[in-house]
Amino acid sequence: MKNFKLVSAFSLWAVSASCAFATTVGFSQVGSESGWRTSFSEAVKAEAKQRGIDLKFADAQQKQENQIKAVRSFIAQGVDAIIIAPVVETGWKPVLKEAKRARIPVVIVDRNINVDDDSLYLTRIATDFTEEGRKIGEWLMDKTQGNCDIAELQGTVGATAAIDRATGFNAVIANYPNAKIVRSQTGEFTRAKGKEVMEGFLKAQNGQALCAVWAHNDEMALGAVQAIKEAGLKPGKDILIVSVDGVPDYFKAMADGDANATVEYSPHMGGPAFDAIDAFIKGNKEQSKWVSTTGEVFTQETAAAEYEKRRLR
Ligand code: GYE
Repeated sequence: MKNFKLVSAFSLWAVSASCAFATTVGFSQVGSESGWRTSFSEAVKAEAKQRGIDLKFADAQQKQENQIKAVRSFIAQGVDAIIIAPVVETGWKPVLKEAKRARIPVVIVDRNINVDDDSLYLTRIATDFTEEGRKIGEWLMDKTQGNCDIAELQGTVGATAAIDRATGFNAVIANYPNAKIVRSQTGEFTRAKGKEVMEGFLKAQNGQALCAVWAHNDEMALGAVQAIKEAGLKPGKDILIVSVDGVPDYFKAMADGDANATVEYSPHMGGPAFDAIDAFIKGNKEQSKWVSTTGEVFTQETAAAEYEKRRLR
């Protein structure tokens, strides 16, 4: 009897001790529109598991209203921290104020938010999207000596990744009088929509040549590759293909000669996001507002080797 009491007292202590240290984090993800996004979600889940974090994952299916609902439910559940990968930039202030009132730190990952009060979030982990657009624009201008009629597949309207990638790219081509965007439409970051929009572009061109497709992500670029092939043209040769992300499928397309260049954006942002939360819990309440990640341009030359590395990850 005595022994039994001792054991049960110990297990009670063990349970409460482990509860006291388990951090609960709510994560509102954009959706699963692209291979890049899926890798990102998987990476965050794996990182949480490894750190013993109880992760509450919510897929917003590309709708901000779903994100706002998810964040409110995280607040109601009393999570220790919230991570948001926002669909669009605007409309975040009210719900962020609610989180602040509940003293729950919010970490923004990937796309940005547009708020005038930066005390509403702890930090943001992301790359510089303008820089990505600039890098790929420079690669294309180099390749074509600045002579290029470009078709642009834009990302989701209102998303930082679409706005800033376009800004960076346009700033570069503005220096080349013979380079211009002749067609531009959103393909919503998905392969299916990228293909559909590209089909429309080719029809509208009515046989007039295009020099390049500039897609705001690999997934839409891959859709465009399909559309170009179906139209009897050779993507990667007749029409150059450039984009951003660096997903395995796109490396495969580059290795096959169907695509030309991409800027890699690492989806491994869970680690730095959890580090920021951990630091907050340990007392570091004021953190730098942007932890930036960077990525380089990849081309056909190294694509086969890079594909091998990535497909096994
Ligand atoms: O490029 C795309 C995704 O926000 C940077 O969203 C991200 C973009 C990424 O669906 O593949």
